[in-house]
Amino acid sequence: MTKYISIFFAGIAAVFLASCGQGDVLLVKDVVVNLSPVEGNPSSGYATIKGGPTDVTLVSVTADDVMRMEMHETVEEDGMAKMKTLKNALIPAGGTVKFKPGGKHLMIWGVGGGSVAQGTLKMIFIFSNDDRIEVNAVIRKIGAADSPDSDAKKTDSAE
Ligand SMILES: [Cu+2]
Repeated sequence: MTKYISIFFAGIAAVFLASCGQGDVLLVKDVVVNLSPVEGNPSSGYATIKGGPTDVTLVSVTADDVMRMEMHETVEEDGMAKMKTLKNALIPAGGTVKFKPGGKHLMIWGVGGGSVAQGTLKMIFIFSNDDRIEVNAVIRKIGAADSPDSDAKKTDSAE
C-alpha cells in the first residue's frame, strides 16, 4: 500500500515539472530507506534520479522528520572501500543516476518514530535549478523479513 502512495507522489512531481519542459523530465523515484536495526546507527537511503532537459546538480536532500541526513559516496582507495561526504551530484540531461549500495547513498540519523510507524519518510530533493522534488520514501526494516529466529523471540505480551 505504502509503495503505491510513494509512486503516486513521485508521479505528481513529474507532472508539475513536465509543464515547463519537454522531453526528458527531472524526477526522483524508487526512494527507499533501509532502517538500521541498531538503535543509534545511521540508516541508509537509496533512490533513482532521472535527468531532465538540461544538466543539473543535486545539491541537497532534506527531511523534517530526521535528526541528520548526508549524501555519501563509497569509493575505493588502495583497494579499500571508503565512504566520503558527497557535496553534490551531477544529474546529466536525460541520464540516470542511482543512489545504491556501494555507490552514492544517503546516510540518515534519527528517523522519527512517526515516520517509522507509518512506513514512509517525506524527503525533499533540492537541485541547482531550484527544482524541489518531494517524495515519500518507503521505509524498509532490514532484517525483519530474513531472520525468523529473532522474530520468534519477540514477545507481544509485556513481560
Ligand atoms: Cu555513508
